[in-house]
Amino acid sequence: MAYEIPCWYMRGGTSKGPFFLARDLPSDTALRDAVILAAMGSPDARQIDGLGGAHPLTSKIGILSLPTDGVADLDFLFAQVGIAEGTVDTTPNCGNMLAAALPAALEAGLLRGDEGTTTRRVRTLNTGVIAEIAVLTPGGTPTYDGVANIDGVPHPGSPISCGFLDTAGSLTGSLLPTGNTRDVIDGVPVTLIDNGMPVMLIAAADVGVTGYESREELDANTPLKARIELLRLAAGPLMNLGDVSRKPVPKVTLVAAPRAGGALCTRTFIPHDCHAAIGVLGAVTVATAAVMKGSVAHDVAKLVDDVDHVRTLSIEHPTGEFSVELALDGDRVVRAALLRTARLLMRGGVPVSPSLWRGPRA
Ligand code: NQM
Repeated sequence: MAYEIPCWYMRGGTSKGPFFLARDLPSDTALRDAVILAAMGSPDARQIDGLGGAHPLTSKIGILSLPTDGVADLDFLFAQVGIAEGTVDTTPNCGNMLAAALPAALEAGLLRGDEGTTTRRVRTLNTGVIAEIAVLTPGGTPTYDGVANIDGVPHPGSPISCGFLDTAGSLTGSLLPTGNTRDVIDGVPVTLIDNGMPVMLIAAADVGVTGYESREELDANTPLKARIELLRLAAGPLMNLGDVSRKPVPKVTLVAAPRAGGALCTRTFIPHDCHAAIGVLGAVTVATAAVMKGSVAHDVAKLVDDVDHVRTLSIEHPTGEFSVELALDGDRVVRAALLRTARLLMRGGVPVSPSLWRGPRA
């Protein structure tokens, strides 16, 4: 009989995907990845034979385990599944899927919730970033109903607060991997920055667009996408990421002056498709650039004064805005906080072909 991997299918922020427990997956990484690809239906542009949603934001998984070193309460390994490529990339972070990690762990019985609110330190194993996550847990179990709205999700939900410390240089080793707030690649000024997510920022006007186009318009703009990809391939080695032709990082964010009362208007490529909104750590990174004199984002941003060293930046994106609260020590960002919602969409088991794997106890 086929082994069924216990699975909690979750929406986390503006992403979704299955969550598994590490102990229910193969311990061998190559076999684990083969099982994940089969579960998601990759490689295939439509992921027709699996759980994947044929878009980068719905081709993600989370793997949960309990840390043994006391550094965090929960370990979360994120994997971006390359839809047509058939890759399983555990290099980058994902703050949206991270928002679902604690509720998923409570659903799975990996952790026990507290009465009222459950706050736990969740480590993203991909880069070691630790976030303090708080979810509402009446009676000790997560609730998903609520009135919190995040743009990019049509229905309100229960608020999940996410606080990040020490995200600088998550993948590249330092906040500004080239040491500069601004570099020039092929005549185009860029800011190469990593405060949780490696991002190349470009002023939209410098690549011939306004930055206010719809996601569909930008996705259809093949010459723009080719131009951006050339700049991104050049940025990879400069950001200590090497050859990024098959990597999902750096992401590319086009910036323009805000036009809906926010701090900055953005259009983000992840890295080839235009995001309907913006990623969590992507937004933290872009907001960090915006407060940094000399960056291409600072040039066009409209900033309000900070209150008690905390500055809230509303990052405009194609479907609304994303508010990021930055705590500053002088000009340095020392903590970022934001709000997400998540929801359990389905729980069940994912059958694995016995010819591939017979389960952890076989
Ligand atoms: O930046 C999309 C998303 C993400 C990643 C991406 C994310 C983050 O919206 O932390 O959440 O950049 O591919 O889920």
